[in-house]
Amino acid sequence: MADLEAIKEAVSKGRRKDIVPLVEAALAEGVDPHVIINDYMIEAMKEVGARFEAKKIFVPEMMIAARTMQEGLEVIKPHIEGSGSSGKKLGTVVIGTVFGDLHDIGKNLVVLMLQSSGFEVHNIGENVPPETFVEKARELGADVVGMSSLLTTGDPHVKATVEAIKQSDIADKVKVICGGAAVTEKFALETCGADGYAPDAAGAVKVTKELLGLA
Ligand code: B12
Repeated sequence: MADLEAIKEAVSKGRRKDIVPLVEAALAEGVDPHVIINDYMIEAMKEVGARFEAKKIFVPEMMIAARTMQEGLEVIKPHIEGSGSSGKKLGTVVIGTVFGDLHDIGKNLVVLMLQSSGFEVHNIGENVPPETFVEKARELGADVVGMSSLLTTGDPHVKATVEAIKQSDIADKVKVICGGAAVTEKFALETCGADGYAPDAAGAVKVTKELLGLA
Protein backbone atom coordinates (compact mmCIF):
# COMPACT_ATOMS: atom_id res chain seq x y z
CA MET A 1 0.00 0.00 0.00
CA ALA A 2 1.24 3.46 -0.91
CA ASP A 3 2.57 5.29 2.11
CA LEU A 4 1.01 8.71 1.61
CA GLU A 5 1.72 9.85 5.16
CA ALA A 6 5.40 9.17 4.46
CA ILE A 7 5.17 11.55 1.46
CA LYS A 8 3.77 14.24 3.73
CA GLU A 9 6.48 13.61 6.28
CA ALA A 10 9.26 13.57 3.67
CA VAL A 11 8.15 17.03 2.48
CA SER A 12 7.60 18.52 5.92
CA LYS A 13 10.90 17.18 7.27
CA GLY A 14 12.76 17.90 4.02
CA ARG A 15 13.87 14.29 3.43
CA ARG A 16 14.93 14.80 -0.15
CA LYS A 17 16.33 11.35 -0.77
CA ASP A 18 13.01 9.71 0.17
CA ILE A 19 10.59 11.79 -1.86
CA VAL A 20 11.16 10.49 -5.40
CA PRO A 21 10.83 6.75 -4.60
CA LEU A 22 7.81 7.41 -2.37
CA VAL A 23 5.99 9.41 -5.04
CA GLU A 24 6.93 6.92 -7.76
CA ALA A 25 5.56 4.07 -5.65
CA ALA A 26 2.28 5.90 -5.00
CA LEU A 27 1.82 6.71 -8.69
CA ALA A 28 2.65 3.12 -9.67
CA GLU A 29 -0.14 1.98 -7.37
CA GLY A 30 -2.54 4.30 -9.17
CA VAL A 31 -2.93 7.00 -6.51
CA ASP A 32 -4.46 10.14 -8.07
CA PRO A 33 -1.64 12.70 -8.53
CA HIS A 34 -3.98 15.50 -7.40
CA VAL A 35 -4.55 13.67 -4.12
CA ILE A 36 -0.79 13.39 -3.55
CA ILE A 37 -0.38 17.12 -4.16
CA ASN A 38 -3.44 18.52 -2.42
CA ASP A 39 -3.92 16.17 0.51
CA TYR A 40 -0.32 15.41 1.37
CA MET A 41 2.26 17.80 -0.15
CA ILE A 42 0.35 21.05 0.34
CA GLU A 43 -0.71 19.93 3.81
CA ALA A 44 2.97 19.30 4.59
CA MET A 45 3.83 22.84 3.48
CA LYS A 46 1.11 24.23 5.74
CA GLU A 47 2.74 22.40 8.66
CA VAL A 48 6.12 23.81 7.63
CA GLY A 49 4.65 27.32 7.58
CA ALA A 50 3.14 26.84 11.03
CA ARG A 51 6.43 25.53 12.47
CA PHE A 52 8.25 28.50 10.92
CA GLU A 53 5.76 30.91 12.42
CA ALA A 54 6.20 29.24 15.83
CA LYS A 55 9.99 29.67 15.42
CA LYS A 56 10.51 25.89 15.65
CA ILE A 57 12.25 25.92 12.27
CA PHE A 58 13.98 28.64 10.25
CA VAL A 59 14.46 29.66 6.60
CA PRO A 60 16.97 26.87 5.73
CA GLU A 61 14.52 24.14 6.84
CA MET A 62 11.70 25.87 4.98
CA MET A 63 13.92 25.95 1.89
CA ILE A 64 14.76 22.24 2.10
CA ALA A 65 11.07 21.38 2.49
CA ALA A 66 10.32 23.49 -0.60
CA ARG A 67 13.10 21.74 -2.56
CA THR A 68 11.73 18.36 -1.50
CA MET A 69 8.24 19.28 -2.66
CA GLN A 70 9.61 20.55 -5.98
CA GLU A 71 11.46 17.26 -6.57
CA GLY A 72 8.27 15.32 -5.84
CA LEU A 73 6.30 17.56 -8.18
CA GLU A 74 8.76 16.88 -11.02
CA VAL A 75 7.86 13.19 -10.76
CA ILE A 76 4.13 13.96 -10.71
CA LYS A 77 4.15 16.56 -13.52
CA PRO A 78 4.09 14.16 -16.52
CA HIS A 79 1.09 12.41 -14.95
CA ILE A 80 -0.90 15.65 -14.95
CA GLU A 81 0.31 17.37 -18.12
CA GLY A 82 -2.19 17.04 -20.95
CA SER A 83 -4.48 14.89 -18.82
CA GLY A 84 -7.60 17.03 -19.14
CA SER A 85 -6.88 18.85 -22.38
CA SER A 86 -8.83 18.33 -25.60
CA GLY A 87 -5.91 19.67 -27.65
CA LYS A 88 -7.72 22.92 -28.45
CA LYS A 89 -6.21 26.09 -27.01
CA LEU A 90 -8.71 27.67 -24.65
CA GLY A 91 -6.89 30.98 -24.19
CA THR A 92 -3.62 32.61 -23.19
CA VAL A 93 -2.66 33.22 -19.58
CA VAL A 94 0.32 35.25 -18.36
CA ILE A 95 1.19 34.56 -14.73
CA GLY A 96 3.84 35.66 -12.26
CA THR A 97 4.58 36.25 -8.58
CA VAL A 98 4.33 39.90 -7.53
CA PHE A 99 7.21 42.24 -6.86
CA GLY A 100 9.29 41.45 -3.76
CA ASP A 101 8.03 37.87 -3.55
CA LEU A 102 10.13 34.84 -4.51
CA HIS A 103 7.64 32.07 -3.66
CA ASP A 104 6.96 30.02 -6.77
CA ILE A 105 5.59 26.58 -5.84
CA GLY A 106 1.91 27.56 -5.76
CA LYS A 107 2.19 29.63 -8.93
CA ASN A 108 3.91 26.76 -10.72
CA LEU A 109 1.09 24.42 -9.68
CA VAL A 110 -1.43 26.88 -11.11
CA VAL A 111 0.61 26.94 -14.34
CA LEU A 112 0.59 23.14 -14.51
CA MET A 113 -3.17 22.88 -13.92
CA LEU A 114 -4.00 25.59 -16.46
CA GLN A 115 -1.72 23.98 -19.07
CA SER A 116 -3.21 20.57 -18.47
CA SER A 117 -6.66 22.10 -18.92
CA GLY A 118 -5.78 23.42 -22.38
CA PHE A 119 -4.57 26.98 -21.77
CA GLU A 120 -1.38 28.42 -23.25
CA VAL A 121 0.45 29.66 -20.17
CA HIS A 122 3.43 32.00 -20.00
CA ASN A 123 5.13 31.87 -16.63
CA ILE A 124 6.92 35.21 -16.23
CA GLY A 125 8.61 34.22 -12.99
CA GLU A 126 8.88 35.77 -9.56
CA ASN A 127 9.56 39.26 -8.19
CA VAL A 128 7.74 40.76 -11.17
CA PRO A 129 7.12 44.54 -11.15
CA PRO A 130 3.67 45.83 -12.21
CA GLU A 131 4.92 47.28 -15.50
CA THR A 132 6.39 43.92 -16.52
CA PHE A 133 3.01 42.24 -16.01
CA VAL A 134 1.52 44.84 -18.39
CA GLU A 135 4.33 44.56 -20.98
CA LYS A 136 4.27 40.76 -21.05
CA ALA A 137 0.48 40.61 -21.20
CA ARG A 138 0.51 43.00 -24.17
CA GLU A 139 3.40 41.24 -25.96
CA LEU A 140 1.96 37.74 -25.49
CA GLY A 141 -1.68 38.66 -26.20
CA ALA A 142 -2.96 37.51 -22.83
CA ASP A 143 -6.64 36.88 -22.22
CA VAL A 144 -6.00 36.50 -18.49
CA VAL A 145 -3.24 37.79 -16.22
CA GLY A 146 -2.66 35.90 -12.98
CA MET A 147 -0.66 37.05 -10.02
CA SER A 148 0.49 35.12 -7.00
CA SER A 149 1.31 36.66 -3.61
CA LEU A 150 2.44 34.81 -0.47
CA LEU A 151 3.66 37.70 1.65
CA THR A 152 1.34 40.20 3.30
CA THR A 153 4.02 42.81 2.59
CA GLY A 154 3.16 42.13 -1.06
CA ASP A 155 -0.39 43.52 -0.70
CA PRO A 156 0.53 46.96 -2.09
CA HIS A 157 2.23 45.28 -5.05
CA VAL A 158 -0.87 43.21 -5.82
CA LYS A 159 -2.96 46.38 -5.74
CA ALA A 160 -0.44 48.31 -7.85
CA THR A 161 -0.27 45.51 -10.41
CA VAL A 162 -4.05 45.24 -10.79
CA GLU A 163 -4.23 49.03 -11.12
CA ALA A 164 -1.41 49.12 -13.68
CA ILE A 165 -3.27 46.60 -15.84
CA LYS A 166 -6.66 48.27 -15.39
CA GLN A 167 -5.21 51.68 -16.35
CA SER A 168 -3.28 50.38 -19.37
CA ASP A 169 -4.22 50.19 -23.04
CA ILE A 170 -4.94 46.44 -22.67
CA ALA A 171 -7.46 46.91 -19.83
CA ASP A 172 -10.46 45.91 -21.94
CA LYS A 173 -8.67 42.88 -23.42
CA VAL A 174 -7.57 41.07 -20.27
CA LYS A 175 -9.13 39.72 -17.12
CA VAL A 176 -7.08 39.80 -13.93
CA ILE A 177 -7.02 37.03 -11.33
CA CYS A 178 -5.20 36.85 -8.00
CA GLY A 179 -4.26 34.10 -5.58
CA GLY A 180 -1.65 32.89 -3.12
CA ALA A 181 -1.70 32.52 0.66
CA ALA A 182 -1.57 36.28 1.33
CA VAL A 183 -4.60 37.10 -0.82
CA THR A 184 -8.24 36.84 0.20
CA GLU A 185 -11.19 37.03 -2.12
CA LYS A 186 -12.33 40.30 -0.54
CA PHE A 187 -8.88 41.86 -0.90
CA ALA A 188 -8.52 40.75 -4.52
CA LEU A 189 -11.97 41.75 -5.72
CA GLU A 190 -12.98 44.67 -3.51
CA THR A 191 -9.69 46.31 -2.48
CA CYS A 192 -7.72 45.70 -5.67
CA GLY A 193 -10.46 45.51 -8.28
CA ALA A 194 -9.39 42.17 -9.76
CA ASP A 195 -11.86 40.20 -11.86
CA GLY A 196 -11.32 36.90 -10.13
CA TYR A 197 -9.79 35.07 -7.19
CA ALA A 198 -9.22 31.41 -6.39
CA PRO A 199 -7.88 29.70 -3.27
CA ASP A 200 -6.14 26.87 -5.13
CA ALA A 201 -4.96 25.63 -8.52
CA ALA A 202 -8.19 23.82 -9.41
CA GLY A 203 -10.07 27.01 -8.52
CA ALA A 204 -7.70 28.98 -10.76
CA VAL A 205 -8.78 26.86 -13.74
CA LYS A 206 -12.44 27.27 -12.80
CA VAL A 207 -12.32 31.06 -12.45
CA THR A 208 -10.27 31.43 -15.66
CA LYS A 209 -12.86 29.45 -17.60
CA GLU A 210 -15.71 31.43 -16.06
CA LEU A 211 -14.10 34.77 -16.92
CA LEU A 212 -13.59 33.68 -20.52
CA GLY A 213 -17.13 32.39 -20.82
CA LEU A 214 -15.98 28.78 -21.16
CA ALA A 215 -17.66 27.36 -18.08
C1 B12 B 1 8.18 27.24 1.14
C2 B12 B 1 8.13 28.62 1.75
C3 B12 B 1 9.22 29.46 1.52
C4 B12 B 1 10.37 29.12 0.57
C5 B12 B 1 9.89 29.39 -0.88
C6 B12 B 1 10.51 28.47 -1.89
C7 B12 B 1 9.84 28.57 -3.24
N1 B12 B 1 10.61 28.19 -4.24
O1 B12 B 1 8.70 28.99 -3.39
C8 B12 B 1 11.49 30.09 1.05
C9 B12 B 1 12.34 29.40 2.09
C10 B12 B 1 12.40 30.65 -0.04
C11 B12 B 1 10.64 31.18 1.74
C12 B12 B 1 11.13 32.44 1.99
C13 B12 B 1 10.43 33.39 2.74
N2 B12 B 1 9.25 33.21 3.36
CO1 B12 B 1 8.09 31.67 3.01
N3 B12 B 1 6.94 30.19 3.09
C14 B12 B 1 7.02 29.01 2.53
C15 B12 B 1 5.79 28.16 2.96
C16 B12 B 1 6.24 27.23 4.08
C17 B12 B 1 5.11 27.32 1.90
C18 B12 B 1 4.69 28.08 0.62
C19 B12 B 1 4.25 27.06 -0.40
O2 B12 B 1 4.98 26.72 -1.32
N4 B12 B 1 3.04 26.48 -0.21
C20 B12 B 1 2.50 25.42 -1.06
C21 B12 B 1 1.78 26.05 -2.26
C22 B12 B 1 1.22 24.95 -3.15
O3 B12 B 1 0.70 26.83 -1.75
P1 B12 B 1 0.44 28.35 -2.21
O4 B12 B 1 1.69 29.00 -2.60
O5 B12 B 1 -0.44 28.99 -1.22
O6 B12 B 1 -0.38 28.16 -3.59
C23 B12 B 1 -1.68 27.63 -3.70
C24 B12 B 1 -2.80 28.71 -3.57
O7 B12 B 1 -2.44 29.80 -2.75
C25 B12 B 1 -3.13 29.07 -4.98
N5 B12 B 1 -2.35 30.10 -5.70
C26 B12 B 1 -1.06 30.42 -5.61
N6 B12 B 1 -0.74 31.35 -6.50
C27 B12 B 1 -1.85 31.64 -7.20
C28 B12 B 1 -2.08 32.54 -8.25
C29 B12 B 1 -3.35 32.65 -8.78
C30 B12 B 1 -3.58 33.60 -9.91
C31 B12 B 1 -4.41 31.87 -8.25
C32 B12 B 1 -5.78 32.04 -8.80
C33 B12 B 1 -4.19 30.96 -7.22
C34 B12 B 1 -2.90 30.85 -6.70
O8 B12 B 1 -2.96 27.84 -5.68
C35 B12 B 1 -1.82 27.13 -5.13
C36 B12 B 1 -2.06 25.66 -5.27
O9 B12 B 1 -3.16 25.21 -4.52
C37 B12 B 1 4.82 29.28 3.45
C38 B12 B 1 3.74 28.84 4.45
C39 B12 B 1 2.33 28.92 3.89
N7 B12 B 1 1.38 28.53 4.68
O10 B12 B 1 2.09 29.36 2.79
C40 B12 B 1 5.81 30.32 3.99
C41 B12 B 1 5.42 31.79 4.10
C42 B12 B 1 4.62 32.24 2.89
N8 B12 B 1 6.72 32.47 4.10
C43 B12 B 1 6.78 33.45 4.92
C44 B12 B 1 7.91 34.29 5.11
C45 B12 B 1 7.83 35.29 6.26
C46 B12 B 1 9.06 34.19 4.30
C47 B12 B 1 10.31 35.07 4.37
C48 B12 B 1 10.06 36.57 4.55
C49 B12 B 1 11.22 34.48 5.50
C50 B12 B 1 12.48 35.25 5.79
N9 B12 B 1 12.55 35.76 6.99
O11 B12 B 1 13.33 35.41 4.95
C51 B12 B 1 10.99 34.74 3.02
C52 B12 B 1 10.56 35.72 1.91
C53 B12 B 1 11.35 35.57 0.63
C54 B12 B 1 10.73 36.37 -0.50
N10 B12 B 1 11.20 37.59 -0.71
O12 B12 B 1 9.83 35.91 -1.14
C55 B12 B 1 5.47 33.66 5.67
C56 B12 B 1 4.68 34.87 5.16
C57 B12 B 1 3.99 35.59 6.31
C58 B12 B 1 3.22 36.77 5.85
N11 B12 B 1 2.09 36.94 6.48
O13 B12 B 1 3.58 37.53 4.99
C59 B12 B 1 4.78 32.26 5.49
C60 B12 B 1 3.23 32.32 5.45
C61 B12 B 1 5.25 31.36 6.67
C62 B12 B 1 4.66 31.77 8.00
N12 B12 B 1 3.59 31.12 8.45
O14 B12 B 1 5.16 32.67 8.63
N13 B12 B 1 9.41 30.71 2.06
